[in-house]
Amino acid sequence: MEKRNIMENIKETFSVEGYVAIPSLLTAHEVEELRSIYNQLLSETDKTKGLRSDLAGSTNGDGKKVERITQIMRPSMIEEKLMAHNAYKKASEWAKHLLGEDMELDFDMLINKAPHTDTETPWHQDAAYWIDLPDKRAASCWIALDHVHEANGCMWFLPVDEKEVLPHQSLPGGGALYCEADTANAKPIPLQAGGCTFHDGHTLHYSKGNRTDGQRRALILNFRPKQMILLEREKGMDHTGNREKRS
Ligand SMILES: O=C(O)CCC(=O)C(=O)O
Repeated sequence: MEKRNIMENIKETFSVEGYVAIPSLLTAHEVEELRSIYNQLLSETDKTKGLRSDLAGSTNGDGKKVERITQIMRPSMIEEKLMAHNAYKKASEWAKHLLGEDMELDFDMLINKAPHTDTETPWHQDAAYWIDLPDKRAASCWIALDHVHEANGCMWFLPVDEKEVLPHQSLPGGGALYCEADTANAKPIPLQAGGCTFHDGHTLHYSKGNRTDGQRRALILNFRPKQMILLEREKGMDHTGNREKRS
């Protein structure tokens, strides 16, 4: 199929389903460059302090502090070369194609599942983390930096239904938000390293734990209209603060 048709199909799928996969966003070389920055950030607990937390909550139940789902918010504030990386340019071009020319990067984050941490990210909608904005267009680009599949925690999605935010609760210890969902129609989206998915802020998604010997590294870039980013910042929302239910 011709490139323009492929792009239009991807746009249509995103609009109807609320998510879409793009099998090869990045080249192998671009993946290698990102992995090197990513690994550095993961090892730097001092530099990432304040922006780093465990989506699984602060303890694993036996009182020991073990990072099971490492989240680092706004990594490009710590490592500036990230922002200049081609991944940000390519993802931004797709976001504009999917939702309009006024889409800009709102925030980035890393979510890593270390080997054998076997901890799921519960079903949730990203919009539950955000303040209510008049223009609700938003897309998250979830970039796989490893081959992701069911056993190491690839993303699962449910086709978007109503564009409403369901009631969410927090996991104990400041962990992730979660909600009840009928997941009978949920689909896993395995990807090769360098592939990505885009999902809407209202799309329910989830991932299983990592039961393998390797890392499951994901870089996530969130886009929304420029005016909405300005409004968020006026209201003090810059995605560096504590995780809490806002919508
Ligand atoms: O990487 C994961 O397990 C979850 C990612 C996620 O919830 C997101 O990108 O919105």
